[in-house]
Amino acid sequence: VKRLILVLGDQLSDDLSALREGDKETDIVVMAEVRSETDYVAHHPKKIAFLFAAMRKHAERLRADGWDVRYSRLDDTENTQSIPGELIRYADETGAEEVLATEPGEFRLIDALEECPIPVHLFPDDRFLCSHAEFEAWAEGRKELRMEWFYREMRRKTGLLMEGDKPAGGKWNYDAENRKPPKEGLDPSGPMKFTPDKTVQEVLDLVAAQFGNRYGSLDDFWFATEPGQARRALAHFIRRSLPTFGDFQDAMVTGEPYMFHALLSPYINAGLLGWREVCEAAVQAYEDGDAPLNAVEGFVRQIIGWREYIRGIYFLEGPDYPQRNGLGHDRDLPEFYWTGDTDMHCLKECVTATMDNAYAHHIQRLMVTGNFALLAGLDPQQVSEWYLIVYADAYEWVEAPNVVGMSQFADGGVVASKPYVSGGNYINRMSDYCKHCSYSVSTKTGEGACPFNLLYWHFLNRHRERFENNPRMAQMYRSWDRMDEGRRETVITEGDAFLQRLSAGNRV
Ligand code: FAD
Ligand code: DLZ
Ligand code: SF4
Repeated sequence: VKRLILVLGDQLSDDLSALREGDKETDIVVMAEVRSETDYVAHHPKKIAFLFAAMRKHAERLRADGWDVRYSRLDDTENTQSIPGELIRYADETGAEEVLATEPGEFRLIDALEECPIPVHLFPDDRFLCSHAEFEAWAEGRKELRMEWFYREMRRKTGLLMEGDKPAGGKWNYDAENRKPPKEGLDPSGPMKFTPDKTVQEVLDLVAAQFGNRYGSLDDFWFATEPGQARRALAHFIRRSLPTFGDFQDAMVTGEPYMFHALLSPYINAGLLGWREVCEAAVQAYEDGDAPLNAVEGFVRQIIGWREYIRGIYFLEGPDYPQRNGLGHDRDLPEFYWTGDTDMHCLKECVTATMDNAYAHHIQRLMVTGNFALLAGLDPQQVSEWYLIVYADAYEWVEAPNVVGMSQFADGGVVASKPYVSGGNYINRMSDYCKHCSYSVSTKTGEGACPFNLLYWHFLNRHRERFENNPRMAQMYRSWDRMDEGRRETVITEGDAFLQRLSAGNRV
């Protein structure tokens, strides 16, 4: 029988399970730009432009490789604007009776395919290192699913940075060396940028016309949109940034949105790069003496450790995971998350960079926008939707465990063993933000006090029952209890007042 092979926007890898199952002689590849995918949340225009341009180029590559490809552009008049709709339309058109697909990275789309009136055969997405079965077997019977133990298994499995059965250099994890604050004179070269070609320009015009009114800037688009470019971006990162990546992984500097980060996540997640080539390039740099072990180990851990672990959690925990709200937080997301219009310089800087670039690096996501959301008790689903919209690398499988789990502790501690919260001191140590802020980071209460300082204690106090017996938090509660009672009352009263202003939509 004639079959359709579905290739989704984040399945742009040359080696894809559904294509491997197909037959170039008889089967037809379907790729579709559709409103159901651009609108399930109001994605940043740069994210849509990146995906559409990469999809169009991938379709051309598949054609050159001998496939018959039906490609729906968003503004084609017959476009039914949903993935199942397009499958049905092309099945009618071609007489195909079945669909082959690689498992989508989201339960919403898996369900939609399962409900499709044409039989859809799903094949595992084996572009990941760890299969669902392997992750389940690892998780089975464990009281705590800590990334570090999972990561060691992946090191052993891949042999990356291994000397026999021992980790290179004698330690599994060199994170302790990766927390240097920024210093004067750092000069990150930033990611490699690509001038839009004809295909990209056509997509930019379409996206400007259809999504130009949305949150996020389309100006200065420079993402890689094909594997060759993504590989050049990888080589550029390895040469220029990897040697310093480890040391300054957590550092933040005003006007430096990329620091020494790879900016490879949009490419890896969409399939333009694979985990293996990325990790092998980094390990090669270590073996050639071009990058230190702390940087290379840190980078490899993000990819075969964190990235795989996060995906494992999403599929292990199931469809209700993104809806969890373990701390019962319900405050609405403040408007400044969309505008950057706040006196808190750290938040202004991270939100503005996000609007401009559809990117922020890990510590900005975790310790600025995420930390504030958690301290202020924002509704984790609104927070999660924001992250899914604003980042070019965001798909639910990776976004939800990072946000609902790691950042907002709304999964009750599956991903994180304690909430990632801090007062202004941490941000001050790791950035130059506080120097440019109208709040004072050294002021704990009263006029001009940094809101992170107030909210930090406010958070600990209101969640005392939940956290005081957590051994990793005992020290914090001891500090709070040692504080003078009058001071504690002031912190609570001023914290309450700040949160009321926030909820009322006043400028903060
Ligand atoms: P680098 O810092 O240079 O890291 C290298 C690579 O490691 C990344 O390209 C990425 O592929 C991988 N990686 C690192 N950490 C993680 C992680 N925690 N989960 C998955 N992969 C990881 N990453 C996404 O890909 N999509 C998301 O939607 C996403 N949302 C996040 C939300 C929050 C609140 C937090 C704290 C983190 C989130 N991350 C997400 C993880 C991480 O911040 C990004 O992968 C990283 O910032 C991407 O930039 P980079 O390529 O410059 O990364
Ligand atoms: C994110 C996205 C967007 C914005 N648009 C499309 C699209 O038009 N067509 C498509 O096939 N895929 C798109 N995607 C990616 C899907 O939403 C993604 O496959 C699911 O979120 C599963 O990871
Ligand atoms: Fe952010 Fe507080 Fe520093 Fe201002 S003083 S930049 S609000 S941490």
